[in-house]
Amino acid sequence: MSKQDTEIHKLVEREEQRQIEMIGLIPSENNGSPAVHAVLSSSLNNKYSEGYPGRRYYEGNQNIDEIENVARDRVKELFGVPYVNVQPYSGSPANSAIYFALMQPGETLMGLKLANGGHLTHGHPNVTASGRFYNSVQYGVSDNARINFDEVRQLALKHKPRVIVAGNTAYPFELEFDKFREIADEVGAWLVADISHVTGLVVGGQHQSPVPYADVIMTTTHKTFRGPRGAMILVTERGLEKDPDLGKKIDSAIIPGLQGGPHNATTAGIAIAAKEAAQPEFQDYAKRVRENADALADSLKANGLKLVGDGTETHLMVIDLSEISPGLGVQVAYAMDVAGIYANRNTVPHEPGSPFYPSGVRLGTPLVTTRGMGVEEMKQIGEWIARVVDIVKDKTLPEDKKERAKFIKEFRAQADANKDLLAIRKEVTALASTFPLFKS
Ligand code: DSN
Repeated sequence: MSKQDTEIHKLVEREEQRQIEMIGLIPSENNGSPAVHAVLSSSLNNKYSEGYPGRRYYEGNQNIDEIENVARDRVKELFGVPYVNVQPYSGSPANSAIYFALMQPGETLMGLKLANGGHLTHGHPNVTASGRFYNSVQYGVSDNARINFDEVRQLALKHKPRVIVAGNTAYPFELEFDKFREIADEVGAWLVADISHVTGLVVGGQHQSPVPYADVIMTTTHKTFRGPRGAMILVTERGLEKDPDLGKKIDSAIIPGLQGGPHNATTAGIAIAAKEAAQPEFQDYAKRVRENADALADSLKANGLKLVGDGTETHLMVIDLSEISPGLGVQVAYAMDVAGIYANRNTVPHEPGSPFYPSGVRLGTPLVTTRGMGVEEMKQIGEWIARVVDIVKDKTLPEDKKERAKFIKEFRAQADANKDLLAIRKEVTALASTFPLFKS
């Protein structure tokens, strides 16, 4: 990287050092291979290519056309689908494009509640485009934290959705696409699988594939898939049988519907990641992500912490702190960061706090696995997290909402200087620094 802009260069170096010295457990974060990183800063970044291969609005796209064709072909082969669009800028615009292609404004969209592990773009009411432009109906989880398929079915029969989304960001269990399919068939809905979080597990044989069940599949490319920041939309055989123009409708929803020029360096990165994901090593990676998730969950539980649904079937889990103190997720996530382990606060089902002051912390193993950490390290990380919770468990959020911002400010200043947290940080740094950002 050029060192001419010293201000930015120093910050980038500092960020890289932070990532090396710390343990990243945000389940949507990962690190792409050196080949993916290299292509992102290539000359592909310079080119405008609105349109699709062979049908561009700009000249000079001979090489870009080939790159996009390679990317599409590799993804089609990897997943076994007949149609793919690799141009979405990221997951949220990709979901918008799917809805734009499949629904008219005011038609009904069903998705998992955000507080139960869904995503904003799955119809979160009032504040999102998906909740405002469509008639959003949200399903949730049962007391065991698993999707309540009786409720999904009842809601579907009552509201006759045009689209049912099966997807997650904080739901720790497998998405049962086969069950969603039965319900979608019963009411004549499109089934859209948002597998952004679990794509790597699907490709790696560690999660049910949505390909036989969904009509349309959306995934981001930078999470368990380990590619560049971007997204892709896949149309299945089933989707094309229902509507032979479905692929064309998705393409038109991306451009001219919602986007302009594709990010060509990202497209090349997707092609590289798809090739990497087709190698036997990637199957091993996905298996280790799952093993590490189980090991981390076991360690957290052995050290006295409660998990939403008591565990995980994927790469992610959510610590449920609601019985210790509602809203404690904010303090624990911050204290973990001081201690060198970064994650994010998250709501839990039946959240007694609020989205801003939730009672959970979400964790995942894609990045630590990419760095080469294994079961032994997960055991240790679980112990560290339990120590952090113990240090801050009495720092209860004030009930008076007006006092909360001041409380958090003071809490943070105390945490920054807390000797016990800083002692853990030393141990974390010593361990984390021995693992490269990308091992295998
Ligand atoms: N922001 C992503 C996540 O953290 O899960 C989803 O878009």
